[in-house]
Amino acid sequence: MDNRERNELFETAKSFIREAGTTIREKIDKPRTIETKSNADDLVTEMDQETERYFAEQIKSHFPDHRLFGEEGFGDEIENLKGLVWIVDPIDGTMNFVHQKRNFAISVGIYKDGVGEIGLIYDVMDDILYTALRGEGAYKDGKKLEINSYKKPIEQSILCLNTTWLLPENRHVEHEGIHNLVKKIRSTRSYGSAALEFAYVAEGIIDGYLSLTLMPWDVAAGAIIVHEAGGIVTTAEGKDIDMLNRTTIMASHPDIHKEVVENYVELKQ
Ligand code: 2AM
Ligand code: CA
Repeated sequence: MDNRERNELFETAKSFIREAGTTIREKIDKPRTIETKSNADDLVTEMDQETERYFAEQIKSHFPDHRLFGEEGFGDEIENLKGLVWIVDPIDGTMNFVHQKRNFAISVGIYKDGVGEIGLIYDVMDDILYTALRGEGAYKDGKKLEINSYKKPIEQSILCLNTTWLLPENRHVEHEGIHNLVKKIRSTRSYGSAALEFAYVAEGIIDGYLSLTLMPWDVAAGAIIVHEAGGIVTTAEGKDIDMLNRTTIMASHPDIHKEVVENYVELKQ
């Protein structure tokens, strides 16, 4: 894929994501069927499915040799990332979509042979598009995002994390460690959409995002956007991300990444 082809793909992907978002906005107040997946709090609606089906149809008709790796199963059976693969979450933050009718996003990462080339996160209700092309920086509605242009001491950092991990019964964390981390930083936030949490790290309004369980479609676009904004994206253990399987995530401003990872690794021992 040369630069011209990549730019064309970028423009087309942007048009798909905006079109999908417009449809969701138009239908936001219609009554909807809410089903559950893995547990009673894991929600899916017909809008998640309709939106992914739209991407599946568009990709098939415009780019028949590309593959789709999507949350709702309208894409391909993906066992490797050979060739061009669109990794799509049609609605990231479905619980927010259902309860709040805001604070959800469409997330599209386009990977070539496993390398992230294009990242798009569309905050649907606010009509804000975060974009990145590998090697060309990250942007919010065309404005360049550069979090590595300023310093960020850990004591002045706000970290996104899912506050249910602080519950005593949560088996993912050692509580002393996570409590120490939370005391060290300035504060925590939890927005309920991984894609938006990555976007906010890239924007610098949040300094880090620590998650202990995410799927590739939650991560694919955000990892490219945070990296291109000057941040660091690894697993919570500081390792490279496996874009085919469930993963932990630590995405942050470069100044705080090492310390949070060290803290997390300590917790696990
Ligand atoms: P979703 O809305 O697409 O399901 C909420 O903290 C974030 O975690 C959302 O981005 C949500 O994505 C994601 N999420 C919810 N349940 C999950 C699960 N069982 N595994 C991985 N990610 C999940
Ligand atoms: Ca989803």
